[in-house]
Amino acid sequence: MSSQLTSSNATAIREGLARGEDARLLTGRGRYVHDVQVAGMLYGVFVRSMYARAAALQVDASAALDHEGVVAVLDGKQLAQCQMPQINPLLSVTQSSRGPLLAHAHISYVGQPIALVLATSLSAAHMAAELVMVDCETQDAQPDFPGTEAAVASVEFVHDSGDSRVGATAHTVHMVHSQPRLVAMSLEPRGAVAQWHADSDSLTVYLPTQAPSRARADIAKTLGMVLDKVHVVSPDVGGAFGAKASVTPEDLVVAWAARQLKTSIKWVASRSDEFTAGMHGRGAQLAGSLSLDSQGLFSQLEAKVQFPLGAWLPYSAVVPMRNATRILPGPYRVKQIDVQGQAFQSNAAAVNIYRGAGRPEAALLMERLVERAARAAKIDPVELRLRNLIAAQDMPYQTPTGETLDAGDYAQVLRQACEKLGYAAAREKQASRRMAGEVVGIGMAVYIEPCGQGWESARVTLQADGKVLVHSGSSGQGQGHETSFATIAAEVIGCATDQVTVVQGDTRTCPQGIGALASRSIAIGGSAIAQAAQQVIAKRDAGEALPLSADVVYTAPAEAWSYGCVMAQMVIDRETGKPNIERVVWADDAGRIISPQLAHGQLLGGMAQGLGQAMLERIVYDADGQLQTGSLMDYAVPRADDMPPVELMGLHCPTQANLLGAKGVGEAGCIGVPAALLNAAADALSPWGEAELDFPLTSERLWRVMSSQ
Ligand code: SMO
Repeated sequence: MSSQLTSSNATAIREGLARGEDARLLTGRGRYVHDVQVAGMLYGVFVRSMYARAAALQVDASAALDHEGVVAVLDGKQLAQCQMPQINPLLSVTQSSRGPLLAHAHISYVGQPIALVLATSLSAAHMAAELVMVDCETQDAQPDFPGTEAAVASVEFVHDSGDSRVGATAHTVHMVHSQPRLVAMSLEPRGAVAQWHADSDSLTVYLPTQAPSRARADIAKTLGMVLDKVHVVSPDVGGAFGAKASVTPEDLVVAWAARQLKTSIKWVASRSDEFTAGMHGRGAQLAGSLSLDSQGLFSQLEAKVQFPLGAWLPYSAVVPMRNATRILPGPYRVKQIDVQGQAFQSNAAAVNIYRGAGRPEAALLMERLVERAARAAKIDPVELRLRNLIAAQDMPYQTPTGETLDAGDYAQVLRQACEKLGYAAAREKQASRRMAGEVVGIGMAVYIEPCGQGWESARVTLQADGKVLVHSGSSGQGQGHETSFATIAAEVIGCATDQVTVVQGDTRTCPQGIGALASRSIAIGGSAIAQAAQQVIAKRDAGEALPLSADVVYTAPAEAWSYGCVMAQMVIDRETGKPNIERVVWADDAGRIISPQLAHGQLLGGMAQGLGQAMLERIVYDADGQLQTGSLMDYAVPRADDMPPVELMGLHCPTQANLLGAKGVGEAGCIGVPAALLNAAADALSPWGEAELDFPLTSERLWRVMSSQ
């Protein structure tokens, strides 16, 4: 089956190439930061900490400075006045410092940049970096969940709906689940090229960022420059997944150094740099209990979610905790809730948003509890969900955490998935296979996905030659915005898609915007383009002469919530614990779809990453804060032949929350798939009792459950 996927993708690519679509990136003509060359530029290599925590840091760069080709070595003393930028003020955070750009006096994680060596060649910079002497006094490292330290950010929602339909509690079930950290495995690691323009005292920074306007503002603020003198260009970007949404210390050091030395500098992270000092994701500790009455109605949810932050706070650091808590109790009515979130700092790499950003955690906690509640109450898990899902006629629905679910028929996606799987027959088959000694389970998850709030910008220009230019304040990292944004403009204007050119990611030419994150690009960024296109057409129809432009800042009146249901069937080898995912059936409602092929690709890509989290990926630090999984030899990511067969269905109910009626699609696979796989494994292992299963679901972990009794 996996070869079917591969060959159908290959066919789609071949057909696309034959039509001349999007061929640029497949034929080596893409231009990534790694490809950017500036005449006379210096090459930067960071000296990084080998220790997780240390004091009395001394840096001696004299031998490095003597190395041929070395121009400068910068350390924390020179940058002592600079701090990392303010973080998103969504939640208040108590912390002593936002973190330095380069370690100064103290070291707080393995891989922390200590010095930047600048040389006329990359090899000279690498060799000289080996000569920088670092002296310090090591200290005991603080792990992610120290148990004693106070949380630096917290949030709590307590609510009682007073729903009189719900009776006294008949059953209460509990769950705990601890997730390892993951690393965002974009094909393209981070990097930056900073170019100082002596003639205009201005700076251009080529940066693979999801948020060019915010990166520009952060660089300007950190360097004490006016905004007009800083330009950020996010060219072709090879994947981001949240990890390129916030500027990192290295980005700012490179920009600072280019201004300081009045030169151009290129730095590119290695894969190892990304493991030690790039953005991590996940890593939460989840605990919850769910009570239900004798009718199987949910009477109470108590949830505690704890998130690691690491040594410094990127802009979106608290977003996963905020999302996980505000999304609970997911797609269900629950009479009373008490949902708590806490986030802690530690001597480890920073944790930021990563595809899903708290949404997967909410789904895991809730769906694991619902699965257990079904077994405790002896109600089929589909039936129990149907009794408690928020009904379509109750939309828009005010949740107990204060969110508004805009639209959706949650029971419908569950029924669709059941039908596609052949649920009743699959349960019968499961029973007979169990009788025959097989370890086989069926798991499901119903999930909801908030898809971004606020505004995005766009400019649409009708040129005199009839061609159309779209400038977006959003930016792309491989999602195919060039195609979907052009499709949106072409449809409104009534021209062919190939008449439209999309420009994104360049703060010189594009309007100030938010960027591509939180599943908001089509819903909000696309709505801005549609509105600008409408305005430009209105001007043309009123008789104004070409060229004509319309600039729009579109604010979505509400947040769209997509949703879906994933069902998975897993068989576990009795002797070895090896899991085999036999089927995945998935119904998703992403509202109005602009580009079906791209939406399909987003769902599959998210699924691959969800699969990685559930089955394979794991960052491990030892007790000294040393990273044990610093390369792809130690960290397993899914490959094409790991992908199980998937049967995808779409519902496409438009939302009123934005002009296009579109909802998010990019994060869905990371949200629904891990929870469904966890429940499938738990269902398979249920003859051995209610085992707690942590990710990843390795053969060893599954085998131990079967060997425990
Ligand atoms: S995790 Mo996303 O780029 O909001």
